[in-house]
Amino acid sequence: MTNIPLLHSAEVAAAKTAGRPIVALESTIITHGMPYPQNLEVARQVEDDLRGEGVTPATIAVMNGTLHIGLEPHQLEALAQAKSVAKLSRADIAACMATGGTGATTVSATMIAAHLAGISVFATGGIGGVHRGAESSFDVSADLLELAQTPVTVVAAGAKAILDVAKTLEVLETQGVPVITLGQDSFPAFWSAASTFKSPLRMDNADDIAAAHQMRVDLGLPGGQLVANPIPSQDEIPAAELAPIIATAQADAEQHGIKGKAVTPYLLQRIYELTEGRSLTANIALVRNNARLAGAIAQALSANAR
Ligand code: PSU
Ligand code: MN
Repeated sequence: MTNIPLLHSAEVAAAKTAGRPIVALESTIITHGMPYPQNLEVARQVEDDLRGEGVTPATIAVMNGTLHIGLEPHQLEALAQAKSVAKLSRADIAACMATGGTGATTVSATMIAAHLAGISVFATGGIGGVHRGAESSFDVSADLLELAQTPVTVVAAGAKAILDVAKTLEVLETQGVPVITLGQDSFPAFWSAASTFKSPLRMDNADDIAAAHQMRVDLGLPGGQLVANPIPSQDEIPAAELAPIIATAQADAEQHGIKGKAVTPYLLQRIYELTEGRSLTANIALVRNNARLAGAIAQALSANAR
């Protein structure tokens, strides 16, 4: 590891030394997923939620070429306000670090960093997936292929309805990624607790999810698990209500020629405008809910390691 410019925050370093549970958090949700200042408030809130459970948060980002495992409060603040920060996936994290750049990590890059730092559990909002129209655009998120090769359990609220959920589930199955929904049979749809799709797997508690993670490690299987955690019902936006809004956002993206990496942030922003901020309120609730579950999984894993 000597050649890797990598820095742990003080609290992450202390937690590692003491063998306390740690949960990784991504930073693209801060820079590209939510507007300032709510992004900073949410990032702090999620970190505090984890601390309240006795779990150490490790928000991951690249700053001036250094891979940070855990951000100090002033770094989090700077990142939340930074303009034109790169959005890093597996494809560009090394180039960013090698050239002294600054970038926020998506799910794929955060998984790579978490694994490098020995962190097994990661909480986010939603993962990237197969976009609608992928049969012509080929827009399939690197997140799906990362789940197939990096042994980190990722807690998300399912796949956003801006994606082609059926194709996303197919790719995950092909890639050998376990998709485990907590406490219900339906695969959740991010802002909505249920979708019309059945979850490939279902578990009802964090201990079972931790045991499944450990079993994959013991079997020598590469790759992680996707844990789909439904948004609490009081916070959801029903799928029927969202459908026309998503269709409008998608049409707008097409009309403006939005492509590649810009697609997901554009759609999130447009849906935020079209729902007059309700999508953000739901997003905040589900991220906090995911952090709670990730904390419980990390605790179960570290209890079993003792
Ligand atoms: N979904 C959200 N908010 C986000 C993202 C997804 O609700 O901020 C971010 C995550 O960082 C995810 C990335 O890894 O978008 C996927 O981008 P793409 O679709 O370009 O692969
Ligand atoms: Mn994409």
